Amino acid sequence: MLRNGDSLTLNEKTYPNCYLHRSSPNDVARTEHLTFICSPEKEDAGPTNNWMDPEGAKHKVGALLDGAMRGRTMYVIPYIMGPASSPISQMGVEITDSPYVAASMRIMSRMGKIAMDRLGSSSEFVPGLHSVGDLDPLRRYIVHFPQEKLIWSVGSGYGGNALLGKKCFALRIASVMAREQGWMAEHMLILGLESPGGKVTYMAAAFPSSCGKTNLAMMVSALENQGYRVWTVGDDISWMKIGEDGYLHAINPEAGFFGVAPGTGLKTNPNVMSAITRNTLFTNVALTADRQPWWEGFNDAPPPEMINWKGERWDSSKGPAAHPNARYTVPAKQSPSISPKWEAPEGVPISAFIFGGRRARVAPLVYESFDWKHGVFLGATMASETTAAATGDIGVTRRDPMAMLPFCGYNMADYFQHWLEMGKRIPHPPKIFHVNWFRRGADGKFLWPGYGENVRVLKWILERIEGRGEAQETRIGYVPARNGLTLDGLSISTEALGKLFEVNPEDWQGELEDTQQFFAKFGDRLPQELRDEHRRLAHRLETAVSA
Ligand code: O2Y
Ligand code: MN
Repeated sequence: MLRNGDSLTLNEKTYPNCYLHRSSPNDVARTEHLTFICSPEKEDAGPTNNWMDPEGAKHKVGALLDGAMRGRTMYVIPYIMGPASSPISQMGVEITDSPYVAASMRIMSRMGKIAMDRLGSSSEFVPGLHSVGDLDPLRRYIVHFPQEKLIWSVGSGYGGNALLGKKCFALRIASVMAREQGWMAEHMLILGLESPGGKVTYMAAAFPSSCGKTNLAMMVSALENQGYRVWTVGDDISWMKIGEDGYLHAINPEAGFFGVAPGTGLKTNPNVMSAITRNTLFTNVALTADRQPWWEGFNDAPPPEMINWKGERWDSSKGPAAHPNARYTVPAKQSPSISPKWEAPEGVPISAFIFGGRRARVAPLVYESFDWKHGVFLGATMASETTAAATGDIGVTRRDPMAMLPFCGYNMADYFQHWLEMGKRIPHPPKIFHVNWFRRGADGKFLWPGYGENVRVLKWILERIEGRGEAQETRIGYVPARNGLTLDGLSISTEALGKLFEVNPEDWQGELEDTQQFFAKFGDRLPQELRDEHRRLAHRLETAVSA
């Protein structure tokens, strides 16, 4: 990689064992429209996935893969998703012609000898075949065969398209395995909240892209002086099985963080800024004159001289210096916030699920579901407003149930049913909450400071888990009672607080209509319990309007 110029060594003094990799400029992000679920029946992929019939997919994509690696080095990557000795972990083998993928998989999974030792002579692994092909987006396909538990990917060398252990295996294929075998594979961070006595309570949270998932997982708590500290178990994916103690136990199947660099800085995520100063692979970031990585949001002002992500001399007329989806790939153990339990074979017991989205209006700062079924409804109706970086559109509301829309390997109606079934089977199910850090006031400004201050919301969630948090019932769920949220040391007006928790019946009416439309996509396959929850919410809101 260094020889052919795709990758460069960074400043050995300030960034030891760090590299910059530049991808092809037409291969810079996951490509949902080229991602397919190839179940034998189209209905089993559902209305939210692209579908190809398995035979057709093998023919079409097989033709592109045929001979694609000729003249290149083929890497065989045996890997474990999850801690090496955990019974919740799973094995995969990726075949690839990309050294960048091999290097990234070394960070993101437990790979090589450790995986061969676990695999032994077993044939129980998920095979993945990957070739960068000719990198032409017109010949790019990421196809999943859920019945065979098989992944093929051609035409991209980037991220979720190419590191097959991550989204392809740990979410799309694993979600199918989880449903078949009675466990959960979720697009969730896992964190531990330490309270003053030293006890740690674990929570898993699902947010769509651009909602600060990694920042929450690695948060430096604003209440550290009161004994509340956040520990990171994982920042993206959670695999959970019911433990002998009746709790849902979660592992992080990954070994590293593949995070978005732009917007990451000392103010937003000091832990990751410390982690990425060694053994880190940067992709599509800018390069300073002294060979250090840089991106928008790194610090307040760009250095005077830089090379942009495409390798050109940068000036501000050329747009951002780093690509908006530029990445760092860093071993998780390097984060100062990494939990001592992050590799516990038995996983960590989950006491709360947190769903969230980016909503300028509608959703309060935090609310708790009435029960599991209502919580599944909150997850199933989750939505977020797009940011420019993600789609080019600003402020368009996208439904993204449980943040799994692009990652569920089967019909999402069946996925909702699986959630409902799990609720019946878990003796001590997590409580379910919804948060929104992004509500805005009439002046368009954010009402809540976010980042480390979000620990105040986690503290209330913890108190609810422990049965002591004060709450007030509203039409949509429980919100913190007056004085329920710890606000000392934070300057926030009573008016802003009122707005943060407002449940506006008109906004919610719009929400009801939108969710109705979204649910209609699933036809008869949508579980009756979710229709009932929708009706109940409509009824509660109607009484609010007539009152
Ligand atoms: O653009 C990509 O290929 C990466 S997408 C990604 C990376 C890390 C964690 N989450 C995501 C995501 O899209 O959810
Ligand atoms: Mn993700």
